[in-house]
Amino acid sequence: MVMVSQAKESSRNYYVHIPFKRVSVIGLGYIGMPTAAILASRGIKVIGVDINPKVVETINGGKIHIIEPELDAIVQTVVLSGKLLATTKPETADAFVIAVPTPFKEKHEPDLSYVKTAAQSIAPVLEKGNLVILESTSPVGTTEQLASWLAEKRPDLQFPDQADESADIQIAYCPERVLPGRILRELVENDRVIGGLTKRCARRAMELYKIFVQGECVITDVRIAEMTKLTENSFRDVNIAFANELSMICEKLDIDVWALIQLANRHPRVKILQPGPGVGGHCIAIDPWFIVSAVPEYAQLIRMAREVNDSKPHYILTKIREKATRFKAPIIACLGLSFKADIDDLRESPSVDIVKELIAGNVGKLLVVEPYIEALPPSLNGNVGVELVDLEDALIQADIIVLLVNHKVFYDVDRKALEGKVVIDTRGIWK
Ligand code: SAJ
Repeated sequence: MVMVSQAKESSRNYYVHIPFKRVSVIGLGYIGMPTAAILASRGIKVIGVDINPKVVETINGGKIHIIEPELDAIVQTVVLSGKLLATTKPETADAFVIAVPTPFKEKHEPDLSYVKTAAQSIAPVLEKGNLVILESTSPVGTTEQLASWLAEKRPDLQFPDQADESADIQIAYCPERVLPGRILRELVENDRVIGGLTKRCARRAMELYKIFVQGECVITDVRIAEMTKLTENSFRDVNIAFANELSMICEKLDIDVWALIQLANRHPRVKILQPGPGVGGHCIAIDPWFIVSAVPEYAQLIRMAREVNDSKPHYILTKIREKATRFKAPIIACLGLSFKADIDDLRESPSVDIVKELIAGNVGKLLVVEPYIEALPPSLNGNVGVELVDLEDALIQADIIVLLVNHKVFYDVDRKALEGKVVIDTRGIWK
């Protein structure tokens, strides 16, 4: 399908415009939750569905289970006004937005089981005229697969691959692209890429996004839309890998990599990203593998970038171990556990992996500082020789201070508190 602008599209009328009164969001995580809240804040009745009863209970109590600036206030308002209701079982709606996880299995193969379960759970309540949108980051071909899972369960309905523009159900893919920590703003301001199984599907989906998106909604086909998302995150991964590789090269050459990057970035066409302890989160560390697993023979650079970024935590670990040998009973402070600054999300966090390995290797007593959590995650909790402490305690007690996450509070550390300590600053904030 050729890209078409919204203006051109709106002049064509294949169907009668039906406003969205009830929208169901399947999966109330970091994307589904804010999406549900923002739709509800625009006056739409939103049914949020999650398989976790605890999450449902929290939301119906007007609270949230994740940390994201300003989200708590919006959720409280829309739950109180009755616009947002959470449940564990899908109900009928005009549109369904699926925002469930798409992790990978062994050998980096995509795991679409959550999408399949979501499809199977909404299939019984689908009605003629419904729109189904997949937002989860997905390998190319997933939306077509979603359509066939729905069709299997609902032979009484016509799907776009059977009936083209006159299908009973419209199906589209529209990847989320928001940055954790800025989700509410980016949900509204970012452009959206909308891929429809047919043009009518895409236009119907665009009507839904226009309820809250101020950025441009650009229509394309589903495969391009799926690949767009994977491309965006792979682009970032490759660029972070470049920075991480540089940091290791520079250490060998006795060069301050952060000073180097600042200087190189003065070139008008150079924009090097920042090295760190590795790449975490549920997106950039995973999505590039969806391209690699689909076309391994050509996705060489993308695979290599993943490998470079995945090797960075080991590199930092080796450094910590080496410094620790200087002490009889080293006390090591690890500052930050989340996968990036100023969020509470520990998913795929290189910092968590580093702490885990330090525990396993019995490298020393570990003091973990993470201002965004109240208890250590289960993977670290209960181990002898590791505790969650506040920043001040860690700085007093530690022999070795490892800065893993550039949380705002860490920038303000009094440099005098670092004197006489071994400092491993993986983010270059204490220069
Ligand atoms: N990181 C670095 N150096 C940098 C930038 C990031 O080491 O210069 C690390 C971070 O510390 C973190 C990881 O990379 O561990 C990923 O962080 P991020 O801020 O680059 O990205 P995410 O995972 O929070 O969000 C990304 C975004 N994608 C792009 O910027 C292309 C976001 O827009 C997507 O919506 C999100 O993935 C997603 O859900 O796919």
